[in-house]
Amino acid sequence: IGDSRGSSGTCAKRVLQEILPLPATCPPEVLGLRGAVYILYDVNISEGFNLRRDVYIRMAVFVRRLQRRRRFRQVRLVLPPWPRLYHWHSQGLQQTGLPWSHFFDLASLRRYAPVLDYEEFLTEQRLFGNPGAPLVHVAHAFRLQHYEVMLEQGIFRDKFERVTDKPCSEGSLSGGPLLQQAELRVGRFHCVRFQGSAGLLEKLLREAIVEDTAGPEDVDDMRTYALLSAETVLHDHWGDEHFWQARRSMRFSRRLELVAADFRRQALATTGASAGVQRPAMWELERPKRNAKGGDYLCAHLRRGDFVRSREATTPTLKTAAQQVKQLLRAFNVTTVFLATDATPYELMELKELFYRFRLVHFAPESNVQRRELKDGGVAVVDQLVCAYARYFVGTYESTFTYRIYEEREILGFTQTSTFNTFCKALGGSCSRNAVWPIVW
Ligand code: GFB
Repeated sequence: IGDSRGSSGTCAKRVLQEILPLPATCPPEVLGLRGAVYILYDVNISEGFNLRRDVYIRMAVFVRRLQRRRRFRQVRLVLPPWPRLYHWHSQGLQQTGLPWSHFFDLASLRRYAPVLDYEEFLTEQRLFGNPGAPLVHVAHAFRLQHYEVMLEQGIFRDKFERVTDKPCSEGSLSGGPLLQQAELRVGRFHCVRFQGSAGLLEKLLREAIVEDTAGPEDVDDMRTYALLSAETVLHDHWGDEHFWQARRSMRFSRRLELVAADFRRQALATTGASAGVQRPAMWELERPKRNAKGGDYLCAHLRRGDFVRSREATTPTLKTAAQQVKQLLRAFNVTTVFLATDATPYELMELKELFYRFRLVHFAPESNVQRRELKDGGVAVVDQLVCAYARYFVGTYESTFTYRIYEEREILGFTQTSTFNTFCKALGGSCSRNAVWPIVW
């Protein structure tokens, strides 16, 4: 950060002090932010937590690659504050605008890709030279939309085009400010039909940069762009080693890990050592293995809520789900099942009765203080972390919540047969199963 004397030194000290209200402007070259490109993104509000995690991977892999280009050496991906999601039902909790640090270990994410929590982005904006400025300028915002017809003569081609045949205004921001953040102001707003993988976004950004750049001196300016409905973008290569590196870097926050570890120890007598899981402190040190044994319990992820109505053909009833789990418990000679579910309290009572000869364990915050601390999203993460250490796991057909548990167990080194299992609609007979996507190192 510059040298340690004169005004550069003063600025460096400010950065290191992390980050007090700034009385004066720090020039960007001193902060090493010269030519910084910030990419904000968001995801359609109806999408749930675990699809959003997958969209993050698409963006993180993209930004990590982009960083290799000279123009984008200083690119940063800004993590969108979590809006209150449709599935977070609990009343009386502050569940709007949550930072990613609530759920994830940012230091771990950052060792894969240059990401910033939204508050950190605001801090950098202030440092850059706008102390006290209430608004943050976003040069271009792109609302990505699907093409109406995907195939051209039977071929899927990567392409994008700005929509000019229909009106496109900030009105398309579903009525609210960009990313629900009042301080963001958009310079130019575009609707873009987009079909293809994340790599294609580079072309879209380059076009915008060329439009903005008045002269060579402009290239060093700091710029912010926003990509809206980023779920439209596909993975460059789904399931390859880059996908898995980004996925492995998505470690949960220390606080959530600790709550899950305490619960596993107290309620299920399971520790990392007894489950045969040795997870290095850093994801980069993980190595391929398949010898994790799991605690003395099975885990079932039983998706209810909207699945009961919208996926009636593949979602089991409580009774048939219980029959399937009991069959597994007998087969594995285990008496305890940990149940991860979004079932209602009434459904939970019914399930407890259905398991009367077995031990049914379910995680609920031990106090209101803990509930307020974890929030609905944190409770769901604890459920995933308990399922990740089970001897055997069975999940719900086509639930991204279940997929993320599969991935976690792949990383921890379980056998595929103990992991990639799916509830059937009914006991016996054939049924659709989730695909097996093993880890790639
Ligand atoms: O994560 P998610 O996208 O998975 O959405 P799906 C489901 C949400 O419901 C989770 C809660 O993020 C949790 O908030 N939830 C589900 C759970 N299962 C559990 C559980 O075992 N424990 C806890 N504590 N909470 C998508 C939906 O759901 O499926 C979409 O997001 C759409 O809206 C799609 O319906 C078909 O992939 O299961």
